[in-house]
Amino acid sequence: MKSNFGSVLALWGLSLCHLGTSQTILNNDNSTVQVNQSIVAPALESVDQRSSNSTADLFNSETLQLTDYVLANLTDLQLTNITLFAFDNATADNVTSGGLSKRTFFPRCKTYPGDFLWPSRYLWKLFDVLLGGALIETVPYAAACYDDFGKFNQQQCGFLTDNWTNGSLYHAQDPTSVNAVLFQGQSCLPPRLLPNTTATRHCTVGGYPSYAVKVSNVAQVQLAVNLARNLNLRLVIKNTGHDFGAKSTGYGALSLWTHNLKDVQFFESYRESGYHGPAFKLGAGVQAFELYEAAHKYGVTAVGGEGRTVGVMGGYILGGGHSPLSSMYGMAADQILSMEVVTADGRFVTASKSSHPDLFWALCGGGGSTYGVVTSIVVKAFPKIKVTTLTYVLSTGGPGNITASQFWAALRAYFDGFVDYADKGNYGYFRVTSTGPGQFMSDMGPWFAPGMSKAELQALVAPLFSRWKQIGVEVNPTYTEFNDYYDAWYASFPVEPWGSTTIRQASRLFPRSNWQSETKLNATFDSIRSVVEDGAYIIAFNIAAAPKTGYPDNSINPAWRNVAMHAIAATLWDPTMPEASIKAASDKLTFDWMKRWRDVSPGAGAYMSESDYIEPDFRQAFFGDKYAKLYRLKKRYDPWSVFYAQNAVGSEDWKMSEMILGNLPSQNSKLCRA
Ligand SMILES: Cc1cc2nc3c(=O)[nH]c(=O)nc-3n(C[C@H](O)[C@H](O)[C@H](O)COP(=O)(O)OP(=O)(O)OC[C@H]3O[C@@H](n4cnc5c(N)ncnc54)[C@H](O)[C@@H]3O)c2cc1C
Ligand SMILES: *[C@@H]1O[C@H](CO)[C@@H](O)[C@H](O)[C@H]1NC(C)=O
Ligand SMILES: *[C@@H]1O[C@H](CO)[C@@H](O)[C@H](O)[C@H]1NC(C)=O
Ligand SMILES: *[C@@H]1O[C@H](CO)[C@@H](O)[C@H](O)[C@H]1NC(C)=O
Ligand SMILES: *[C@@H]1O[C@H](CO)[C@@H](O)[C@H](O)[C@H]1NC(C)=O
Ligand SMILES: *[C@@H]1O[C@H](CO)[C@@H](O)[C@H](O)[C@H]1NC(C)=O
Ligand SMILES: *[C@@H]1O[C@H](CO)[C@@H](O)[C@H](O)[C@H]1NC(C)=O
Ligand SMILES: *[C@@H]1O[C@H](CO)[C@@H](O)[C@H](O)[C@H]1NC(C)=O
Ligand SMILES: *[C@@H]1O[C@H](CO)[C@@H](O)[C@H](O)[C@H]1NC(C)=O
Ligand SMILES: *[C@@H]1O[C@H](CO)[C@@H](O)[C@H](O)[C@H]1NC(C)=O
Ligand SMILES: *[C@@H]1O[C@H](CO)[C@@H](O)[C@H](O)[C@H]1NC(C)=O
Ligand SMILES: CC(=O)N[C@H]1CO[C@H](CO)[C@@H](O)[C@@H]1O
Ligand SMILES: CC(=O)N[C@H]1CO[C@H](CO)[C@@H](O)[C@@H]1O
Repeated sequence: MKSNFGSVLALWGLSLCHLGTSQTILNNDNSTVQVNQSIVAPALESVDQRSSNSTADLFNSETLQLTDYVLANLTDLQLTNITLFAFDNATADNVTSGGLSKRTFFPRCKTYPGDFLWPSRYLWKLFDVLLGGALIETVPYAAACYDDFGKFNQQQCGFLTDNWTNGSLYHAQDPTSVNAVLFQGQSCLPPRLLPNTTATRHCTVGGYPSYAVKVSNVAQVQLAVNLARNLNLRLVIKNTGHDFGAKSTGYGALSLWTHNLKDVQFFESYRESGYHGPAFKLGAGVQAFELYEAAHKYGVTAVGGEGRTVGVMGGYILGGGHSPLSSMYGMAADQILSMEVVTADGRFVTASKSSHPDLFWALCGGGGSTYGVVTSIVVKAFPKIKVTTLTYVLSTGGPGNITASQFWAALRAYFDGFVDYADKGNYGYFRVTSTGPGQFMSDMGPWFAPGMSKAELQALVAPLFSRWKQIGVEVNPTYTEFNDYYDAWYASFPVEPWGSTTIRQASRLFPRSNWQSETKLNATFDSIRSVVEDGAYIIAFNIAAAPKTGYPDNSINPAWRNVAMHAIAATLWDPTMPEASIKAASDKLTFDWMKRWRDVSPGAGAYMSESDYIEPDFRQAFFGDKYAKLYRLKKRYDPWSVFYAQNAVGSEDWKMSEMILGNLPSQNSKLCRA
C-alpha cells in the first residue's frame, strides 16, 4: 500500500526544467514555477464531425477532443505530471485493469483543500493552460455585498438582493451560483436575505465548488473528468443550478459549468433507431425558452418543462422531465434518440439504442450527475399543434361568499375527473393553500389542453362547472385558444421565484389506482386537504406519462407510468424563529405530511427532480424496480464514483460529513465513503 501511495506521490511532485518561461506561477509553498503556455495550450485535437455513432454530426464544440494522440504528444514533451490528465483504460468490461486499482489507495473522503493530493497552484495553472484558459476560481455570486473578496459594489449588491429569489435566470449566468442555498450552507447571501439573528456577516466559498470550468468543448470536460478521477476530487456538473436538491454544488469541488453549450440544430427529416421525423440536436446548456423559441421558428413542437429558465438538456431530461405535453407525448426523456457523453473514464461516446445501449437506457431517466457528462442530445420533435388554456381562481369568501366546505367539495369534484382529463391529453397545473383561518385558495394556472380547441375544452370542463354550480360555487374562467404551443406556454408560465432560504419541498406521484374507488380517492383527497389545513403550500399537476402510442423502455421512474397526479408540498418558515422551531417545521414535511401521502399510496414513488432532499428510501421512491439495474450500471460505468449527487444512483455509498438542522446533508462539508 505504501509503495502505491509512493507512485501517487511521484505523480505529484513538480519539475521546473521541462516547462518554459512564458508564465510564472506562485506555488502553494510560495516557490515559483513556470508553465510553457505555447507548447500545450489548449490540449485538444479536432476530429471528424462524423465520428459520432449518431445520425447527427458532432457540433463543432464536440469535435475538439482530448485523444490518446494529444496525451502522447504532451507526454513526449515530457510535460510534468501530465499523467494526471490521462484516461483510465479500465473499460466497462474490465474494471480490474487500468488505473482503477489506485482507487483503493485513496482515503475515505474525497480530496479537499489542505489534503496532500489537493492540486498545487502550479497544477491548477497547468490545468487552466490545457483548458485554453477556461478555469475560474470561485468568487461567490453575492461577493459584491461584502469586503471578503475585494469585490464590494453596492449597486451590484442591490441588484442581487432584488433578484435573488425572483430572477431564477440570473443564478444560471454565474459559474457556481445555485438556487438551493439552504443546502449550500448559506455561506454568501445578500445580507438583507439573512435572518436578523445571524451575528457575523461574511462571505465565504462555503458549499460552492472551489473551481469551475467554463465548458466550451469536449476536451475540457475530458481533462476535468480525468483530473478529478485521478486525484479523487469531488466533481460536480452545473447547468442552470436550479436543482432543488443542490445537486449542482459542493464544497471543495471542481465544477463543470455547461451553461454555454447552446448549439441548436434542426432536422426536418431525421432517421435513427426506427424513428423517422423531425428532430433537434441540442447542446447541454439549452434552456426551455431557447428550445421553445427554436421549435416556434421551425414550425414544430418540442417536449420540455414549464419553467422558462430550467435547463432542458441537463438535469431536467436526465431525470425524466415532465411537461405540459406529457399526457399526450410522454416524458421528455422518452423523446431522446441519441446523446453524446463523456463517461467517467474520460472517453467521449455516443449513447443510443445502437451505441452503448445500456448506458443510453440509464441516462434516459436515471438522473443527472451519475453516468457521465452529456454534451448534446438529439430529441424527437412533433408537428405544430394548437393549445387551449383555462385559468380560474377558486377560493373561499369572494363575491359568492364560498365556505370552506364548499371550497373542498368543489376541489374534490375537480379531482374526480383526473384520470379522464389526463387520458384526453390534458395537464392541470394548480396550487392549493390556506389564506387564513378557515380560508383557502386554489388557482388553476393553467389547465393546459394540447390539440384542443376552445369549444372542445369547454365541453370537457362543462360537467365540472355544472357540479360546482350545484355546490354553489362559481368561478370566472378564462379560456384562451392559441395556434401554437410556444404562444400558449409563454402566456401561461412566467419566470418562477426560487432561491429562498426558508423553504423545503417534497412530493409524491399519486397512482391512478387511487382513483379506482371512492374510498381510495377520499383517502387521497383527505391527505391533500389535511396538509393544506396544516399549513402546507401545494403545487400539483394532473398529468399522465404513458401515451397510448407507447413509450420506450428506459430508466424513468416506473411510478410515472401510472400517475394521475404529481403533487409537491412546500413548508415555509419564518427565519426569525428559533432553530428548533425551524427544524420542527422541516421535519414535519418529511415525517408527518409526506407520511400521510406515502400511507395512501404504498409502493408508489416520487419525482427525483422535485423531491424531498431527505426522501426516506429514495431508491424505491425515485427509481422503483429499476434501481438494481441502475446500480449495476453505475458500478460498471463509474466504478470510481467520479460522479455523485444527493440521492443519485449509488449515492448511498457516500455521505456528507455534516448536517444542517440535524438531518439535512450539508453541501458545505466533506463527501466521504459511507
Ligand atoms: C422554476 C422551475 C421550474 C421547473 N419546472 C419543471 C417542469 O416543468 N418539469 C420538470 O420535470 N421539472 C421541472 N423543474 C425541476 C427541474 O427538472 C430540476 O430543477 C432539474 O434538476 C434542472 O436541471 P438543470 O440542468 O437546469 O439544473 P442543474 O441544477 O444545473 O443540474 C441538475 C442536475 O443535473 C446534473 N446535470 C446538469 N447538466 C448535466 C449534464 N450535461 N450531464 C450530466 N449531468 C448534468 C447536475 O449535476 C445536477 O445533478 C423545475 C425547476 C425549477 C427551478
Ligand atoms: C517553450 O516553448 C517554446 C515554443 O514551443 C520552445 O521553443 C521552448 O523550447 C519551450 N521551452 C521549454 C523549456 O520547453
Ligand atoms: C506565502 O506568502 C504569503 C504572503 O507573503 C504568506 O502570507 C504565506 O504565509 C506564505 N506561505 C507559505 C507556505 O510560506
Ligand atoms: C503536438 O505537439 C506539437 C509540438 O509541440 C504541436 O505543434 C502540435 O500541435 C501538437 N499536436 C497535438 C494534436 O496536440
Ligand atoms: C490507455 O490506452 C491508450 C491507448 O492504448 C494508451 O496510449 C495510454 O497510455 C493508456 N493509458 C494508461 C493510463 O494506461
Ligand atoms: C482485464 O484486465 C486484466 C489486467 O490488465 C487482463 O489480464 C485481462 O485479460 C483483461 N480482461 C479482459 C476481458 O479484457
Ligand atoms: C423582483 O423583485 C424586485 C424587488 O425586490 C422587483 O422590483 C421586481 O419587479 C421583481 N420581479 C419579478 C419578476 O417579480
Ligand atoms: C429584521 O429587523 C428589522 C428591524 O428590526 C425588521 O424590520 C425586519 O422585519 C427583521 N427582519 C426579519 C426577517 O425578521
Ligand atoms: C460506436 O459503436 C461501436 C459499436 O457499437 C462501439 O464499439 C464504439 O465504442 C462506439 N463509438 C462511440 C464513439 O460511441
Ligand atoms: C357571507 O356569509 C356570512 C356568514 O355566513 C355573512 O355574515 C355575510 O354577510 C356574507 N357576505 C356576503 C357578501 O354575502
Ligand atoms: C367520500 O367522501 C364523501 C365526502 O366527504 C362522503 O360523502 C362519502 O360518503 C365518502 N365515501 C366513502 C366511500 O367513504
Ligand atoms: C507524471 C509526471 O510527470 N510526474 C512528475 C511530477 O513531477 C515530479 C517532480 O519533478 C516528477 O518526479 C514526476 O515524475
Ligand atoms: C427578473 C427581475 O426581477 N429583475 C429585476 C432585478 O432587479 C432590478 C432592480 O435592481 C429590477 O429592475 C429587475 O426587474
